Amino acid sequence: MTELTHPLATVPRDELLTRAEADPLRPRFHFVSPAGWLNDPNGVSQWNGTYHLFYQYNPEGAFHHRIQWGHATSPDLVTWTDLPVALEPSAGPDADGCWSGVLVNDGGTPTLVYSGRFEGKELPCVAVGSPDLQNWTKDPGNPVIAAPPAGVEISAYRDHCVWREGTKWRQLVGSGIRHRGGTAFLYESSDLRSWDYIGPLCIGDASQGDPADTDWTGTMWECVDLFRAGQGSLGSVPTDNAPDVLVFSAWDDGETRHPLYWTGRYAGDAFEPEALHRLDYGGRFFYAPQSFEDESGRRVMFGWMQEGRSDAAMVEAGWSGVMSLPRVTTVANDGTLEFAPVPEIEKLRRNHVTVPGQVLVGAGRSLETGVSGNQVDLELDLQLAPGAEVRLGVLASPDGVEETLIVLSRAAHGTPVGTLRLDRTRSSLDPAVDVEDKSGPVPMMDGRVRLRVVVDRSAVEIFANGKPLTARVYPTLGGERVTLAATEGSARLLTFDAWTMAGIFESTRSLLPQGK
Ligand code: DQQ
Repeated sequence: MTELTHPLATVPRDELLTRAEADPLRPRFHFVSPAGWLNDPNGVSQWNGTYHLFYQYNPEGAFHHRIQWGHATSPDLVTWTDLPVALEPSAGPDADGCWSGVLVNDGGTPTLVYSGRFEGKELPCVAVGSPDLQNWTKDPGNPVIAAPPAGVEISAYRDHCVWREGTKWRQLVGSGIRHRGGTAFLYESSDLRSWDYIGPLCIGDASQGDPADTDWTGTMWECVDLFRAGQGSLGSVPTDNAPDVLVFSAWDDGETRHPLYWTGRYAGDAFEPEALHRLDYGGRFFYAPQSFEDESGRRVMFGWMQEGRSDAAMVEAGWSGVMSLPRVTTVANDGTLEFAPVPEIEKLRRNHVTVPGQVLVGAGRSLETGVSGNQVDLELDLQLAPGAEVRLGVLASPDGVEETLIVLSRAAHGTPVGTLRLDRTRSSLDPAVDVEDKSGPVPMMDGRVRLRVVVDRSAVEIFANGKPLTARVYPTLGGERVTLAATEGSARLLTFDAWTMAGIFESTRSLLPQGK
């Protein structure tokens, strides 16, 4: 590793691990880097039965700099083994960072396509792996695409989606066309090394809507991910009504905004968008998602759960960034995506508490659930009467001063759509942390809601009838109470199951893991 050079590298390297491990806010059953900085999931895949998770990593400290590819494997998407860093910057086109990319199987050869960063710009690079995916050799021809398309004024150009179509490879590179909007440039190749530019797959319109909107498509698209949600492979004639999906992370002038997806149809050299959707109501707290199809045919997605505390607080903590739990991604009847943590996660469930079914009446007192913990998995079945609002509180301190509220509400009249909201205004006494409200619509037929809430210290993942809301919280009082109340109207609690969750890491991780 290079010497400490960055002004933010104020925590000695040998203190990073101890600081990170001592932080009570650090998740225990989500994947986190050994210490230092983690951002995007990369090269997510299953290879000969083993799951691989690569990630944007800076082992020098908890700040984004000189990014490498961390690497971990798992037999089950639950427990992870750290492996040596897969890609590290070296003299040449990735001298300043190995930014995001994907893993593909090139006739049996594991191959990474990633963005090499050099002199403030990124260009596509390739590396091939040993059969165990632990040793990577960069292609001498890097960058494999020498420059962005000529004659287009772009804002940025990076991140990759690569797939096999017929006898050719196809690749998307995320970008933005100035004065127009985000885009993904389409290329084709027969060998992953020599690429022909085809054109923009589709172009967003940054002038549509208000830049403050939670579905504004941004001026640049990061981490584009194109897949067929139904049967068949990309580009083949569809045999069902399931859409093709183009996921992207809307970016604007250095600001990571939120993940969105278009549903539509990819055919020929274009993607015809039909509808735009928010991918996660937590916005930037589930950023840069990447998905893959595993050997059982499931589409599994990971996202980067950014921090909501200050840069200085992250540096001091010695670590930054959480990988979401892997999510099974399916298509709902209305053609939108639905998400749920992979069922394998249930292996971590320990103490089980059941709260009896009952009627909750508005403005009443909170129910004493008897559930408590800062590592919990909660499953509730609720039925809200028209006009009802139900609040589930987690990480509540004994006196209730700190509490994170998950609020479900149903409109008083007619519509089968309700709202999921995360109210973090009392999550933390720390005035510096992000407490912005997050919310979004939830289909709610007859007021029925299946609510899943996974709390892992500062990481919270919520799924209401399959619609996710992911965020970070920073309680200071160590609260573990779980509360439930109807605050408007009435609701029936049909079932409520809660489990504490075991941790997945031993205390002996290394900043720079050695091979097995
Ligand atoms: N992070 C990576 C980029 C990507 C961005 C760099 C998204 O490749 O565009 O660490 O978070």
